[in-house]
Amino acid sequence: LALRNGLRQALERGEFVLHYQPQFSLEDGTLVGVEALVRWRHPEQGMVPPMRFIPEAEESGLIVPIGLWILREACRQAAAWRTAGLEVPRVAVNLSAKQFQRGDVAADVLEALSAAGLPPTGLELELTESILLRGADTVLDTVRRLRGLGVHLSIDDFGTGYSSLAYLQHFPVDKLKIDQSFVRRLGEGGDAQVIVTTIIQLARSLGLGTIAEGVEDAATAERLSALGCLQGQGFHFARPMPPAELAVLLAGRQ
Ligand code: G
Ligand code: G
Ligand code: MN
Ligand code: NA
Repeated sequence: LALRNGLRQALERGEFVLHYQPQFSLEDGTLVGVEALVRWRHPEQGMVPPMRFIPEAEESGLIVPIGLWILREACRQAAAWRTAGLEVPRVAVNLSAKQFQRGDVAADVLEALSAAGLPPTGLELELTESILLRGADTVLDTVRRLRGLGVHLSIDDFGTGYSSLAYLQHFPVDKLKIDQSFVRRLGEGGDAQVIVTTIIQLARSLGLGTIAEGVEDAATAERLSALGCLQGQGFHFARPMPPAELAVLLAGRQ
């Protein structure tokens, strides 16, 4: 309950901040986008990572207003980078299943885009398999509407949720994010390599993009590239960082 009240206050007091982790093409090294990752700048505890508060935010339903703030802030920041002449092709925002159950995600997205003046193609939404697996008509409807606007859609932590792939036939998504648990064990060969290879082939057959998360060294980046994975994200390339740091990184690349 203390955490719940703390989260409510944090939202009122503006204590949430977004960090951004760059995503790169494994083919030519260009920046393809950034993922927005929320942190709680706690007045006494310092930066609190999402693992410590997202589960409670989801359980309490506070993820709906917090998620709306995240969406608006990410769109605002993306538009600000464009205005400043910095090339960030796309900003990816994580969505929780609760936001689909309790909120009107499509309306929120439209509002956030128009308030920021960001074109829909500048936004990507990271959905989880649990959102899509439920397969409710309203979810399908929302996903189709968003895709129709030109918002990009990816499936986060792909391969960890459920074994059913049926939803891939119905949901018009753009990209699979290969979960870091597989990526981290890629060097060992064995099962992880089989799974990563299979996901890349599945994506290619379905005409979807691929991004590997949790790429921590050059050898893994090279293996992924050799297997045909298109994009990478991870500490090897860059950690999640505050927007001012990202601006410095971008200015250095241009
Ligand atoms: O940022 P970190 O590196 O610690 O993220 C840990 C977890 O928290 C990940 O599973 C990530 O998807 C989740 N997370 C981070 N930011 C957000 C967010 O803005 N919204 C939601 N729903 N989850 C987030
Ligand atoms: O579940 P989701 O993919 O949204 O969460 C991304 C999480 O992965 C964040 O907590 C982010 O800080 C973390 N992360 C990003 N790159 C790496 C990496 O190379 N190694 C590890 N261990 N974690 C990473
Ligand atoms: Mn994610
Ligand atoms: Na993930």
